[in-house]
Amino acid sequence: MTDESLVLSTIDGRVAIVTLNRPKALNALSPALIEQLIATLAQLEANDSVRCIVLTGNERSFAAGADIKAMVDATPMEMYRDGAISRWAKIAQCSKPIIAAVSGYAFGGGCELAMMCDMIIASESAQFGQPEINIGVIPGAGGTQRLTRAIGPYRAMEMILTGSTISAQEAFDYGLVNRICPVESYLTEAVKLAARIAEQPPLAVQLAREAVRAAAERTLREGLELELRNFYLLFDTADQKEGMRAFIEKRKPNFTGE
Ligand code: DAK
Repeated sequence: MTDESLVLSTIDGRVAIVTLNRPKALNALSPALIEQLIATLAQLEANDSVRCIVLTGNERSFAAGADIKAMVDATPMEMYRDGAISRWAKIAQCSKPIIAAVSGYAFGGGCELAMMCDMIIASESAQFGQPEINIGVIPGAGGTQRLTRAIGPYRAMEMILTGSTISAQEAFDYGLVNRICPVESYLTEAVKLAARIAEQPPLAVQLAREAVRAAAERTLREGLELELRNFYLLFDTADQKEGMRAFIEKRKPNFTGE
């Protein structure tokens, strides 16, 4: 962990905490920061001892969006060639569950980044928004799709067309966040939640996550087929035998990840 790093990571047991570290720019997501985030996530994916990841910023800002200063003079072809689209897609495709611990601003790409995660724990000061319209563009990393699925078309339309932001309470009421915690404890609560998930049999976690995610992308019939396929697949794991035997023998299961 070095001070110059735009992304820091620590591992606590089976949980990794990844921190966006560009505080002076409110964690604006520059191409370099995104590259470091992808590299960090790739390392954590390759580390078998890590079962769940918490992604956070700081109290004032989770991330205030993609770096406007890096985009202002770009041409469409520069934006396209830059590879930003595939970089962002890599984050969304991380194979381990990610919990966003959000305090302060989650705007534009910051809100999109939080929504790429599997769960969102918000501090009381969290604010969410897709304010791209205010600077002459529209969301480009999934905001029009994920926000609409999360909070419904009417609320999403209002936010995206006006650039207005919502408070943590509104985000909770609309179903965008799992829970709201005091600023002092939102990160600890996210880590506790991650630790609970990290105790579960990892293959079941992975296949359940894949099936839940499919609900946003596939038809009901396709989603049900995937769910059933994943359900059957788990009968090929030692953790399924262990989990069911432990229940019958009235003891705590010892999951090995096999
Ligand atoms: N980019 C660059 N710098 C930023 C920034 C951003 N998004 N947000 C804040 N900063 C910088 C400010 O310029 C300022 O820097 P200095 O002037 O000190 O050098 C510093 O952070 C502190 O910001 P403020 O002085 O503005 O702080 P305030 O507390 O007054 O205001 C604020 C905080 C969050 C309300 C304000 O900074 C703000 O409105 N920021 C911009 C929010 C925004 O518009 N976000 C959306 C950006 S567009 C894509 C992938 C992603 C995207 C698009 C495409 N592809 C895959 C194709 C995403 C696009 C976006 O996110």
